[in-house]
Amino acid sequence: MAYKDLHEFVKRLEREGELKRVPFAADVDLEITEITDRVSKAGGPALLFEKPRSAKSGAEFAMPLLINMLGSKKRMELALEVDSLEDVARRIEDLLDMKPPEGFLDKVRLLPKLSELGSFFPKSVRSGAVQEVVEPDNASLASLPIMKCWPQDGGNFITFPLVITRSPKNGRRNVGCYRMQVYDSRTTGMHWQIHKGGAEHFRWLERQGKGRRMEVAVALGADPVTMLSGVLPLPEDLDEFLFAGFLRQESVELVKCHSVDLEVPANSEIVLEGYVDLDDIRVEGPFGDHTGYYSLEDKFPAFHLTCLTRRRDPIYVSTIVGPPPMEDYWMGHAVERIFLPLFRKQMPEVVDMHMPAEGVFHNLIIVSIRKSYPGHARKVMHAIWGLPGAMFSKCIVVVDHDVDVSNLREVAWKAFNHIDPERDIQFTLGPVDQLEHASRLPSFGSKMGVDATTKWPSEGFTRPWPDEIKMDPEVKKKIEGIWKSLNL
Ligand SMILES: Cc1cc2nc3c(=O)[nH]c(=O)nc-3n(C[C@H](O)[C@H](O)[C@H](O)COP(=O)(O)O)c2cc1C
Ligand SMILES: [Mn+2]
Repeated sequence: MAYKDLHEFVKRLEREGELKRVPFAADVDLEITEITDRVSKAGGPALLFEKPRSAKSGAEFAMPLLINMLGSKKRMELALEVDSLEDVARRIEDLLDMKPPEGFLDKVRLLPKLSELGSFFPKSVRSGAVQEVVEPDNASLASLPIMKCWPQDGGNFITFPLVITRSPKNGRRNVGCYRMQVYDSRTTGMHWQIHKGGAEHFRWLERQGKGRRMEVAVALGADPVTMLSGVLPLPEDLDEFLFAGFLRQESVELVKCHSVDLEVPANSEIVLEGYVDLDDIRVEGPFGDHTGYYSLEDKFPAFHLTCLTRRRDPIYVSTIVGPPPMEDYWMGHAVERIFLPLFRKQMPEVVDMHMPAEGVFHNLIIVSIRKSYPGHARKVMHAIWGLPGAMFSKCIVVVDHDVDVSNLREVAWKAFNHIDPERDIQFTLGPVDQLEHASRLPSFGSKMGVDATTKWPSEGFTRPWPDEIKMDPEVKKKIEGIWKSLNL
């Protein structure tokens, strides 16, 4: 059974020893970051700050702040209710492997699978806990323990929102996690980067020329899988809430907003309703980002709050990003595992992939392939540069099928051995992550692929390729048998 809401997940974490309550009245400005960063880097639990406060505003917040809730392998598995992330991958593989039924029996066997699929569509409900309290006129962000994460941050930021918009082009929904900088108690930034779903909707508002405002709803806190769906790099127009329904094996229940024509998860903790305006673009940032550096000031639309709805007893969920590894590493890792089967559907030659924490997702993807034809590694690089999310990869290292991509020592050893740098490095130009600070231009720069596979004569490599050194198995077995007695 999927978690019915965040409260249920918090209880589960607490039962599993994966959550600690913090009675200390920590300041939302910097102190919560310093505490959480230490816990997160030490592989520690989720934290529920019971009495967040702000020395700056004098506020003592009534609602607790939850952070690091997905910040470990164990908690991610608990969130997805699986023993291993590979179980999720397997469900997706099964789904993608569906063949058209051939005979009557096949059809009958397919039926439960199909009806199961149908049951994952988001479901509209008439009421939800998130509307227990409605603040239409006096809506204000002042009661939320919104953090200032790092010293040079341009302000306080909502860091884990689900931003919901509807496409002015085709009416389809998008859900994305885009940080929101607080400008005042009713206005924030809306940091959807130019490649993201929300930004595309905003562009279509301009293109349609029918109005200057676009409604936006922001859900803060929901069951963990629904929250995770906001960070998934799904293809455009694929509804994140449908995907969340598939992942949690129970549809996401949605309730109509109070003041805007959008729907939000009925089990949310808090919802901000409002709009963005083509004529109100403001400076956003700086913000201590997941690269471990500040992302610099840039222009983004402002979000105007028109109504706030919430539970009677909401939990405010936050996360911090910064020098890796942090909670977002585990989100990225889950994304990597969940998307591997989808990757493989496009590229069956892909055996495995890995995004090490130090690569902060977009800087490095290591991928192993079963090489079948000349230039194969380069085909895979270009394919990855064409996928949502993975398109930003600044470096892609392609290794042979027998390399363990999660073993960085093995990857480095074999990759450095196997390359003739001038020959095996593929440079290309294209869009890069908007966070990228080294590229020649914002959002546009170069990428590098490293073909670290074994080179073939058909690729122009005519010298013999040496075998990897491996001990004779008989000798290994013999020594294994007497190893203890050697007392070394
Ligand atoms: C903690 C966290 C914060 C994020 N903040 C932002 C952000 O401020 N702006 C942004 O464009 N993407 C941000 N992302 C990445 C997006 O959520 C991610 O690219 C997602 O796929 C976007 O959804 P979309 O493809 O529907 O736009 C963040 C991801 C995480 C895990
Ligand atoms: Mn999307």
